[in-house]
Amino acid sequence: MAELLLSKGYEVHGTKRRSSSFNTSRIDHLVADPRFHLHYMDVTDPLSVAQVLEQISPFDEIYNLAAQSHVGVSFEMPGYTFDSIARGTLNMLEAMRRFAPKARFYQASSSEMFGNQPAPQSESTPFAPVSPYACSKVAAHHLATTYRKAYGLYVSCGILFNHESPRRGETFVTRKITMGLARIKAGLQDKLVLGNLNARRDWGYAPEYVYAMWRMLQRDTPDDYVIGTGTSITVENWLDICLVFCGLTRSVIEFDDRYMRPVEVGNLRAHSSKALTALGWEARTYAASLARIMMEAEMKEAHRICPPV
Ligand code: G4F
Repeated sequence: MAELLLSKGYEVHGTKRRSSSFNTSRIDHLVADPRFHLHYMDVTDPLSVAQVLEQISPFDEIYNLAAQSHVGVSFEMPGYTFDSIARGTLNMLEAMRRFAPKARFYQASSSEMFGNQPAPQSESTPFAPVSPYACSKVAAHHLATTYRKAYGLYVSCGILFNHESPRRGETFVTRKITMGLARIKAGLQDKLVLGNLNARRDWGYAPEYVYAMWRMLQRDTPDDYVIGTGTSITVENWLDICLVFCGLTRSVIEFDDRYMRPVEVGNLRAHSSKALTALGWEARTYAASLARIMMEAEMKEAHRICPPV
């Protein structure tokens, strides 16, 4: 997101939480740009949100992407998940109302909010969340649309289906698979342990999705949009594409039910025709090409760590 905004000439203020260890590798290359600024902030702390928004005001656009975003972990940490997503969104909306009521606000809503509603899911599909993560996202979504209606704020929600890239967090299944297989191929690990392989997801390419987010805030009026490719494959299909790419077989895969979730979302597939009509947006990269992009990046990294002899 920051890269896209900088490429469009924006000055960008990002926020980060205090941590004892370094965790900014995905944005370190931006730090040298004088138009890129980082502030300490935690969305669960209303004071810190207000301080940062007051300090950088006036500004034009806010992208609220902050969250405990791992669905599986949300069953282990429901309180923090809810605070970071629902309370965090409320803190952001309140601070915007106070310090930047003319700004435009993007809310990261999620396809997880649809739960097990039949595919394809669109803006008119009722929400049916089945995890603490999804319940929190539904609450945040309703807060966002409520602030739009109640206070006339410019607030748009992007209901994004899974979006991936080589920068994806290592515990999400696409990256876990690409990274694990590349490391096995390079002799850096022996096996890859996974959970449910039957779930279907609509996996798209993250750089295309941040463009959709930006497009939403360029419209004259705020609205909500579903963003996805309109196609879906199973985790097993993704695994097989990646296995073929690196010439490995299922013999390196193990199952562990610690990666199973108490309730699973079985089949997510987007119906994004509104985004095409209103934003001129449609996905260009589908799962097979995406898997190739991620596998190539991962093999390069594994060879850097362990050069082939
Ligand atoms: O990669 P996942 O953890 O992504 P999930 O749960 O679909 O959520 C992602 O997409 C949402 C948008 O729809 C976002 F809102 C959310 O923040 C996140 O970015 O899991 C995908 C599927 C699940 O069905 C899971 O049960 O893969 C299955 N899976 C099987 N083995 C696994 C594993 N997931 C993970 N993380 N790790 C496994 O070992």
